[in-house]
Amino acid sequence: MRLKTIEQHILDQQRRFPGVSGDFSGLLYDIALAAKLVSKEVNRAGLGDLLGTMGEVNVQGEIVQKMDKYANELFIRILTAGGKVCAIATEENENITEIHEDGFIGKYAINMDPLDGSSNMDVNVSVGTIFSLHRKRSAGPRGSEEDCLQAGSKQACAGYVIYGSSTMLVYTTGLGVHGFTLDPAVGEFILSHPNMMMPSQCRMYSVNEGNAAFWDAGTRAYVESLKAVDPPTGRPYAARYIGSLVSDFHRNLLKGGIFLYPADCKDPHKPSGKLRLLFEAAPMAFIAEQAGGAATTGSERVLDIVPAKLHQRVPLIVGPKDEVSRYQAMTRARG
Ligand code: AHM
Ligand code: MG
Repeated sequence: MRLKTIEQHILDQQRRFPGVSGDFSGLLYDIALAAKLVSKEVNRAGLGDLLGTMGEVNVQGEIVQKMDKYANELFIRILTAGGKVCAIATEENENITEIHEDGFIGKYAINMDPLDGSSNMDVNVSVGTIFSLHRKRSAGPRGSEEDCLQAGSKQACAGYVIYGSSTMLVYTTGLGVHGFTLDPAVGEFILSHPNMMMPSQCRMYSVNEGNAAFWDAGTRAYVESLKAVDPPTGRPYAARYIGSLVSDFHRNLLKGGIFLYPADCKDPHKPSGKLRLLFEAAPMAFIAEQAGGAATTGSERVLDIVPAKLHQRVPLIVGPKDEVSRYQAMTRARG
């Protein structure tokens, strides 16, 4: 296979599909550039002064890790300077960052979690960046919250970067899912996983089972059913939970597994689960569907949800189609 960098891949797509503009390619290039810089810092975080907390609490009421702050500011700086976005919403900031009129105002709004799973960093566990692009739809010259608050089905692109034993960028524009591995020697993302498809056979499940007492009866019964011996294989499902969404999702995408962060309905702090619709659930749902999988809240396709607010949380059950349907059937039957 001819070596192809992410830039070449984007340009090829641009040539094949006339609707794909140079703006879009430039924006993906900016995301890849910021990801390379974050990757570099994540890899040497233990050496610098980047591990640990800032002693601040973010809009989610969570303790801000130093790397969260670094990644958040870096992405905003690079995306603002790139001139391809009109609004930036991140998990770290309560409100959107509008692009000022003295700068270039692009035709895309971006929703992102600059460093997901960052509480795992102090113990050297893989973390990730998640992003989602929407076309500007507000009428004014500048971007607004309206541009970020769009249903997942309207995404122009979604992707993630996993900072693992190698750094990978995985994205979709609705034309399949493609994965690129960063070659640190030359600083290029090289196409390593073209046309990724989620195995339809599900052999693993990923969930924080410590929360089981908070789940509804259907979710509890479903997870119990995974531990029973499955006649075709003679084995129960394997439990694999890292507690870092990008890593759990990436493994399941490659190996075939279902991820669940259900509503902790009996926990007053997480009645809709933990994950955020715009920054985590919707982008992962778009990638999963493009890879042949499915994503639901239990009662609704994730991509159909029209967000009411930026930091809205939703339950997320994502994995192979048949397995997600089985979850839905069991939870519908038992409530
Ligand atoms: P974060 O955005 O504050 O990092 O939280 C999201 C992370 C996900 O990566 C992961 O799936 C989930 O939190 C794990 O939560 P829990 O520790 O409750 O199992
Ligand atoms: Mg997150």
